[in-house]
Amino acid sequence: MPEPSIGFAADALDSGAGLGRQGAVAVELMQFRFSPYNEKVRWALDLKRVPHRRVSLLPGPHLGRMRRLTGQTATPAIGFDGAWIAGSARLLEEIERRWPAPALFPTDPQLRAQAKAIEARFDDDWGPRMRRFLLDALMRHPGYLADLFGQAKPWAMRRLYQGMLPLAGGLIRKGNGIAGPASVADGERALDEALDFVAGATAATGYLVGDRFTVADLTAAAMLATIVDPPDSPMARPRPCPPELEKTLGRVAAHPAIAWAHDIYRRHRAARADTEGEVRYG
Ligand SMILES: N[C@@H](CCC(=O)N[C@@H](CS)C(=O)NCC(=O)O)C(=O)O
Repeated sequence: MPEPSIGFAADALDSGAGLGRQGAVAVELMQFRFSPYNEKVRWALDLKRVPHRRVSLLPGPHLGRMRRLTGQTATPAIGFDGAWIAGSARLLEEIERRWPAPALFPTDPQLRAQAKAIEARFDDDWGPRMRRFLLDALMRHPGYLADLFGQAKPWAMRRLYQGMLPLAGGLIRKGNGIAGPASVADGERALDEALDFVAGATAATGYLVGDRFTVADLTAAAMLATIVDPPDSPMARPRPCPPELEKTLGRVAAHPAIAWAHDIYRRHRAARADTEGEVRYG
């Protein structure tokens, strides 16, 4: 997302408490709640049961803090004992290196390369293109967008954020390559390409690479979650959702890749909701 020109102290909307080590938790995730890249990383941490601290930022007000911590602005970023790394693909590798079980990356070099190529296709091509039509729809409903990203924030903060969103709209559109109806239509095309790819590639074993769950499945399901809306999950959307999204959901609802993503969430995504603050596992 771009850097909106916000006419007041944006950090005031960014309510996470002080940074650093909290008891035994030395892993700290800076996230946007409704973001497939952040969902990738949350999923890996949850799957490997890595205790951590989670701070949800609001797009726009996140800029100052992210820049201070990581020297760039994109989420997700994780501080490992205060050493910050950004970028979901890099973070998944780092998480795998530190907590190898259960493995997300195949050991066979060919399968590993295949899984990473699928991850990259979603991260760098389908993901950003799909985000265009998604954001275009959400920006038309600032109250909804504020609730979507600010789920854990107080009502007054969400309404304040809602009020500033229209001011930042032009920059957000520009920064995400939303340049009129053609780019939005291309986003829908990217969704169709991704769905067709997933349906074809999973037909044999139910998984994208080999015959077990890997980083490729995690990435594809997390990326599709913005559309699929897996119920009772960290990517679940408030109801009712904007009509533009309902329309797209309706259009693709019967695609086999939608059922596949629901199934992957049901079988491989244990977390029931996003959690703010300390995340521990029984
Ligand atoms: N390639 C990056 C993309 C991350 C990304 O695009 N993050 C978006 C949220 S979906 C973001 O934080 N945008 C705000 C910004 O860049 O300032 C990754 O895999 O982590």
